[in-house]
This record gives sequence, structure tokens and C-alpha cells, in this order.
Amino acid sequence: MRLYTHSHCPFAQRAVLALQLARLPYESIEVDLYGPGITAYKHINPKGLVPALVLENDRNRVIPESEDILDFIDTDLLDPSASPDGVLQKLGDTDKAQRLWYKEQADILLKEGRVCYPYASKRMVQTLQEIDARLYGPFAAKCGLSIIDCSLFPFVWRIEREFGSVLEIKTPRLYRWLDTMGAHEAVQRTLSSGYWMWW
Ligand SMILES: N[C@@H](CCC(=O)N[C@@H](CS)C(=O)NCC(=O)O)C(=O)O
Repeated sequence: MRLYTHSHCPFAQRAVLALQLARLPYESIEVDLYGPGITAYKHINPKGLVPALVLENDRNRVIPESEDILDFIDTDLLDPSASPDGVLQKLGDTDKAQRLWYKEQADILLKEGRVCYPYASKRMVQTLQEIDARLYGPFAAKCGLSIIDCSLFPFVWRIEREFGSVLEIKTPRLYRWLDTMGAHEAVQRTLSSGYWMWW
């Protein structure tokens, strides 16, 4: 597998988190998004966006959207019966509805954040509070650390850094969740100093 990525991109970070936490072997290729290399990359993903996952053993099938990459990893690459080396857990049947709900919330955070940056809007805080209330123990899904956490982390982490301590005050469980996630070396390796709005 090859992952086309960019070290500051939160969407690519979702895929990197899942691949690393699952300890899946892959080749990482940093795409020069705004340089001359982008022309060649558009043969892989015509939209020119990262991430894209290329499956050499499936006739170079390309999976371009971050959420689709996460679903592919969960559905096709995680095996619940094998004793996993990695910490990423496969979603159970009861977690599937949660996955859809969390996808919508991540989308709201992203869209709302683009509009209200650098001040947390009411809707952003309310969405964070709803997520906070829905956490299942330390993580989002009943099964443990999953692709749902990988989907949310890049955006919640950036909100915490750039919207002024909103989490610590308003959503203490989500604030602790950031620490729990950040305790993994694989997660720490993905942290970048990119700005909320750079993309
Ligand atoms: N919906 C896409 C969004 C990916 C995206 O916007 N990636 C940005 C980098 S963070 C990008 O490739 N930007 C290049 C451009 O806009 O030309 C996903 O979830 O994968």
C-alpha cells in the first residue's frame, strides 16, 4: 500500500493515525501539493487532494477520501479474530451507527470551524459537547480506540490549539480523550504545527 500524504494535512493525518495505530505496513509519499510535483500526482488523484491510498495488490485501486480510507482500513484490513499487534480495534456491529453519527459531527466541526475561526461559535461548542456526552468510556466506540477516534482527532486537536481552551472548560471528557490519544507514540508522530486554516 502507498499513502500519498502531507505532513500538515488533517485529512491525511486521519489515515496515518489509523495505519500506524493498526501497525499496518505501507509506504508514505509526501506530496508537494503546491509545487511542480502536483501534475504527476493528479494522475493518481485527479482532484489533486491528499490523502490517497493506492492498493498495489488490487490493480492499483485508488481510495481518495480520508473517511473512505478509514472505512476501508476498518472493513478490509482489521481482523477481529487475529490477535492484533496494533491498538486500533475493528468496529463492532453496535458501533456502526456511531460511526455515521460521528462522521456528521466531524463534518460540522470542520465547516463551522472554517466560518467561525478563530472564535469558537455556539454551534461548534454545542457539537463538541454532544460528542463529549456520547464518548463511550475513554474512546468514541464501544470496541475501544477505533477509526472514529482517528477521524475526529486531527480536528479536535486543532480546535484545542487554536480556539482558546474551549475543550478544557466546556468538554472535560473530550479534553481527557485528547490526552489519552496523545499518549500513543504513533499519534505524537503525526502532530504538526500547521494552522487551522492553512488548507
Ligand atoms: N475531503 C477530502 C479533503 C482533502 C483535502 O482537502 N486535502 C487538502 C490538504 S489538507 C489538499 O489536498 N489540498 C490541496 C488543494 O486544495 O489543492 C478528504 O477528506 O480526504
